[in-house]
Amino acid sequence: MVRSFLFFFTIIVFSVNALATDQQTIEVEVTGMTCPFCVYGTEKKLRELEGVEKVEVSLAKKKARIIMKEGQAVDIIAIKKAITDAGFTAGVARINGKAVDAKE
Ligand SMILES: [Cu+2]
Repeated sequence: MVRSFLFFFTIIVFSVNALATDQQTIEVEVTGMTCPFCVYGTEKKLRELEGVEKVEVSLAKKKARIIMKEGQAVDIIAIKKAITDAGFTAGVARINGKAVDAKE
């Protein structure tokens, strides 16, 4: 009884991990930000995008990190547009660490 419970528990833990790796993380270089208000404005614009779970913008690293909800595809053009709308310039974007070239 205990043994089968452990077995199912293990399966559940592994499936949750598998789903979690389904989430895509996008990192975009952002230039032009000079203070925490710039960071706030950029984060706000990015959070308004569909399918976005979490947004972290770093002034020091000049980068925006966007974590998508499980199974949500990344719309890199929409992300770059949000950064432009916030008043800044979007540079190189990486999805799960791989550089992507968005055609505009
Ligand atoms: Cu500012």
